[in-house]
Order: sequence, then C-alpha cells, then structure tokens
Amino acid sequence: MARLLFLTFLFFLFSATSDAKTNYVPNQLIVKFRTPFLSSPEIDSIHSKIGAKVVYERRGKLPDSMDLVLLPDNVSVEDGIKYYSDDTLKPVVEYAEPNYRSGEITGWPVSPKMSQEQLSSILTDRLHLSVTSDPFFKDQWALLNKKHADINILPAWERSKGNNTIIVAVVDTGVDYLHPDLIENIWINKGEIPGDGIDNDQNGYIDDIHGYNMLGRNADVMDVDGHGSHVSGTIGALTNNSVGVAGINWNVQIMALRAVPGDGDETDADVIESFMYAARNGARVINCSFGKYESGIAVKDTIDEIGKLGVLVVAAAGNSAENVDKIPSYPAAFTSTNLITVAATDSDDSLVWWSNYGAESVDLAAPGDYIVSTTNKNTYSFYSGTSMATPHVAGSAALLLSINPNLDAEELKDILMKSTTQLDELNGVVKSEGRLNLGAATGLLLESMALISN
Ligand SMILES: [Ca+2]
Ligand SMILES: [Ca+2]
Ligand SMILES: [Ca+2]
Repeated sequence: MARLLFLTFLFFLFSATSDAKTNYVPNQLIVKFRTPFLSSPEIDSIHSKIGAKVVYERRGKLPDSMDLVLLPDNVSVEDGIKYYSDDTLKPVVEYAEPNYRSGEITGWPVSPKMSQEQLSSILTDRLHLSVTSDPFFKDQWALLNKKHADINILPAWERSKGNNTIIVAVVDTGVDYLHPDLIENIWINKGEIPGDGIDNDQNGYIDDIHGYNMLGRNADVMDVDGHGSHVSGTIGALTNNSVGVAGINWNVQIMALRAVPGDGDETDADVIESFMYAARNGARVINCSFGKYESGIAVKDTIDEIGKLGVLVVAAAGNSAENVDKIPSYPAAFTSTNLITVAATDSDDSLVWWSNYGAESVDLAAPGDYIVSTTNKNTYSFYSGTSMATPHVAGSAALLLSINPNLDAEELKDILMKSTTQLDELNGVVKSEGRLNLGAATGLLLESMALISN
C-alpha cells in the first residue's frame, strides 16, 4: 500500500550564503579552447607544461571545446588560471575557471506547516474528482483548484496528454525509476544493454540504461533523497492509473541525471556534463531544481550550445526571498535565450514569501507550495519550493512539444511567457508578470500553428 506522507518540506537544493567565500573544487579547472581546435596532443602539451592532468574520462563528454583538468599539488587554482590566461596562450585558450561548487550548507527558510483545514480549503473541487482516477489528484491544487490559482491543465489535456517520444532530463538527486507511479515513463536508452559492463551504444557511458550518475561515475541513478523523484512525478507521473498522483504529461520519458548530492553541493563540471549528456541523448527539456551563488561562464556557454540543439533549460529561482537581479543565483540568472527561470506561487496566486524573484532574471511564476508528488520507495509527499514550481514549467514545455515537436527552445519559452495569467502582484517581480497557464499556452501554440498552415 502506498503511503502518503503529510510532511511539508521546503525543498530547493540551494546551499550557500551570498556572502560566503568562493567555493570551488580546490585542484580543478575547466579550460575552454578556441576554435579551430588544436589537436589533442597539442592541447595535452599545453596542460602538461603546468603539470595539469586532463581528466580523460570526461574528454568528449563536456562541450568539445572544454577540458576538466587536475592541477598538481604545488599549483593553486589562482596560479593555474594565471597560466592559462597568459598572452602567449590567448590565441588558443578562451578561458580557464574554477570548477565551482555550492560549499557549505546554511539551511533554508521553512514554510509553516499547513493545517488539514487550510489544505482542504484549496484542494480540487469535488466536482472534478472524476477527471483522473489517481487518488491524490484531488490534492493537486497546482493542476486544478477551487480558486483557479492552478496551471489550467484541463484545456491542455483535451489537446494532448503528452507523448512518449519527448524526453525530459531531470538533473537532480536521481530518480526512483522503480516507483510504481513513474516506472513506465522512465527513459530507456534503447541502444544500451544494462549490466553487461559494455558501452553498447558507444555514447561513452557503460550500461546507461536510464541516464547517468555523475557523482558515482556509474549508471546507478536511483534517487537517494526523494527530491528528484518528486520533481519527476510533477513532470510525468503515470496518470489515470488509479495509483498516486497525476503528471502533467501522462506520457513522456524521464531521463535521470544524478548530479546533485542530497546536500545540494553540485559542481559546474557535473552540471555541464549532465547538460551535454541530455542534449546528445535526445532530451528536449532539462529540469534544474538546484542552484548556487557562484557558477562559471562555462555553464552558460554549455546552455547556449545545447540551445542550438533545441534544448530548453528550466531553472528554479531559489528560496531565499532574494531579488536575483541583485543577488544572482545560477543557473537561474544566466541570460541564455533558451533558459527559463521560475519563481513559486501559492494556492492564493501570490508569490510565496520565500520565493526568489527578479523582473529581469526570473521569467515567470508557477505553483510551488504544498505540491504532492512521488517520493522514494512507493511514497508520496508534499514538498514546497521553487524546486517544485520548476517541473510545472518543464512538464508544460514537454506537453507543448508533444503537440509540436518542431518548436525550438526560444519559441517554446516565448509561448510559455506570453500565455501566463497576468497577476498584479507579479508586476515588476517576474519578467512575464504572470503565472504559468498551460491551457492558455496550448491555445497560443495551436493558434500559431494554424497561422503557419494557412
Ligand atoms: Ca552507453
Ligand atoms: Ca551495456
Ligand atoms: Ca498516478
């Protein structure tokens, strides 16, 4: 019997203070070379002059222009950057920068626990109980509720319930790919045979049947935390199956990239490699329910690069009640045109008090308070956070792609932004001044398709 956990957590894997010391892996650099690239031996000789060792396991898995290198004990990160920035290397090296990480955990603000009465006052009207057979659908106020603070999913479902050709990558703590309410919507790498120790599809990863674990450097993407599974259920829990919750997409493929430890201390190199893996293996949308206060330009360059492959990156704004325009968090604050950044609203259609915001850096808001979804080992939990708002946008993007897979990332972002429900209190708070409205987005997409075909 599945358990519904009535715990409320505020979840966003966001783990540094804005005044914290610079955090990076002490002996690593990400080095970006200019095109036309030198030959590998030429590049290796540049690294070896300072005693830096290329992490060969990662070569070809980051963007082609980038190497991750290990510095020798007697060379600091600062001295390494100085070496690669020297005038003599300018024609071939674009930059070298630290492999940033989040650093120490300083805690999150915590939402007050909602009473059962408060909860039932916002839940789905009993009239709508028959929309799907999922027993917790009535608790999913973000999809449908009495006050219309939801994402207006019913008109969207009339047009599409998703499509299992669309792949959404969840870069997170892993995914419980055995969860009975997720299992059939987990991405399967068809070219790979699991467990034989061979990289059957020759994509550089051994036995990567559902994705990859950047932290363990293996194919074990099982969620050890619950965060990534929760995000995944919002995007694409099995729906109308008389079990658990409904997903925005009844049909979709969720690719699991385990790059974020349970404490939220992800590194730039792992994020970059996850983005490249997702793009090179067919994902169209990447969900990023994580962030940190410092991040290298290599991450932005990677987002830009996969934008050319039509990949939309969806990022959480953060839970520190801060203006991201003034106190940037990343990847949220990058200016890439294929990046969309999400703040969190509650069941009253208000920005939640802990949500980050920013008229320039944050694109739209989406429900992120008291969101019920799948968690590890056949459980369901209520979590709160911009981590939970983000997969509402990622899932919506996937649903739009199921209607028109030819949309590029910028078109997708444009439709999501232009179709938001305008809210006075989001004026000057997020760029679109509105909250996600998937029903309206679907309508706008169909209108634009009709214009093209006429
Ligand atoms: Ca493989
Ligand atoms: Ca294999
Ligand atoms: Ca279900």
